[in-house]
Amino acid sequence: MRKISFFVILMFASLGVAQVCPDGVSEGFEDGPAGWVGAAATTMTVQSGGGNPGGYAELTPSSFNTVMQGAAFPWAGGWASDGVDYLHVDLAFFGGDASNVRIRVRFNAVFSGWWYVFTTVGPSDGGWHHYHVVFDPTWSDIQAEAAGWAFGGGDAVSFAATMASVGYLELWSVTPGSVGVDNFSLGCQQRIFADGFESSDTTKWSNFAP
Ligand SMILES: [Ca+2]
Repeated sequence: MRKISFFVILMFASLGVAQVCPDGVSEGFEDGPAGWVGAAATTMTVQSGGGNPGGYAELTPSSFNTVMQGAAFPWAGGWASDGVDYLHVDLAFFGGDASNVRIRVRFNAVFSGWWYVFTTVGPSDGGWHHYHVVFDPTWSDIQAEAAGWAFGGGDAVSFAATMASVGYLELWSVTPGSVGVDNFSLGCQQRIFADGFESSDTTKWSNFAP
């Protein structure tokens, strides 16, 4: 029995816990919705062609807001522990107004969540346009707000607590037209260690020549 338990522990240890980084994830919608659903009465249909390239998710609103939601890994989870610090997505607008595209990152369904409005405004020409945001998942609320994030109102969950345990990732577009979504990506930028010798901590260095 002891051997079996040890084997099970080894098996789980070797499988590891799924993480977004270091490789990142990029969903091209070539094999279905990949965990995304339409929300707020938005219909989501995965098209097999016309994307950037290949398949894409087409969102058709029944009201003015167009919303898609991901509530499972890799779109939800521990972004801070995974080191997630960027989000990219390609969007195409089939009519309507291409301004006011935003993401919302929610801790859970009770609290509103943190919004980021993309500064990019893609023309409503049916072509593909790239949207991205770079952030630090450990930011304080003040740091996040200075970078353009805002909490949606009501009782707040801090930016860092939200990024530590993301319950929902949503893409919102305020447009009466359909929206195409492709190459939805989360990942980590390469981080460079630099020591400016501003502190007396020299533990990372040695004068020992092997
Ligand atoms: Ca694609």
